[in-house]
Amino acid sequence: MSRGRFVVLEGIEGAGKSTHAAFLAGWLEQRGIAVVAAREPGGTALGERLREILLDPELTGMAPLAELLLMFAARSASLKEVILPALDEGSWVICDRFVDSSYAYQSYGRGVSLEYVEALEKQVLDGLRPDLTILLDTPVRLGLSRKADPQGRDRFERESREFFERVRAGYLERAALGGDGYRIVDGSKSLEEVQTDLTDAIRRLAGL
Ligand code: Z5A
Repeated sequence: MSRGRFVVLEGIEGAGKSTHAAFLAGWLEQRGIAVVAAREPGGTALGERLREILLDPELTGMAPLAELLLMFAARSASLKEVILPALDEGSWVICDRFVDSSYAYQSYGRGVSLEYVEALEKQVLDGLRPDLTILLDTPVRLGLSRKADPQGRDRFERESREFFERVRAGYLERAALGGDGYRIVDGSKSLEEVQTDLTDAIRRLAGL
């Protein structure tokens, strides 16, 4: 049995990752391809507990390194329990955020050194790379406007516009350096247009 493909959706808040991850999973399943959905932080018992901590708006002033290490703890669990077993059994994995979120948010957003994230990536991922990372690039104002309820904002959603501008710039820099492993899709287009761009990218990867 051949190994499955690993596809990651990245982008700022409100870029459409969750919406389009669900769409892509359905689209692949309709074509007879087995799909496992993953998300970060989360997707395992440990990951979901860590997610609650990481998003808790009462935990103000969390040290950026603590935040980074918790993200990688959740990622390690997701790799062991969800991602690697699924790929090994030949399923595709559609993952809502992965290691580029740590570069974008903790390094570009919070100022943790890129070398520190690289060192963790090396240890925890042990050479695993997504077959394709799709960056849903979206203007910050538009992304934030898609999250309607200011009362229900989590710890990240309370960050400033400037923070999200740094995160967006970080993603774009990673994608520019990443070559063939990345595809930038304009997340400000209509849902239908974004889905056409996504399926174009996936068709190529699947050889469909
Ligand atoms: N984080 C981190 O710092 N470091 C890490 O390593 C990792 C994560 C892994 C939780 O992630 C937080 O963790 C995240 C970064 C941090 N915080 N932030 N920001 P999350 O993925 O759970 O949180 P999120 O990015 O805030 O998810 P989100 O707001 O749900 O965004 P989304 O999934 O990209 O958007 P969506 O839910 O698919 O869409 C939002 C709405 O917009 C929805 O009503 C859609 O129907 C609508 N939408 C989406 N696309 C379109 C288009 N094209 N047209 C019209 N309407 C659209």
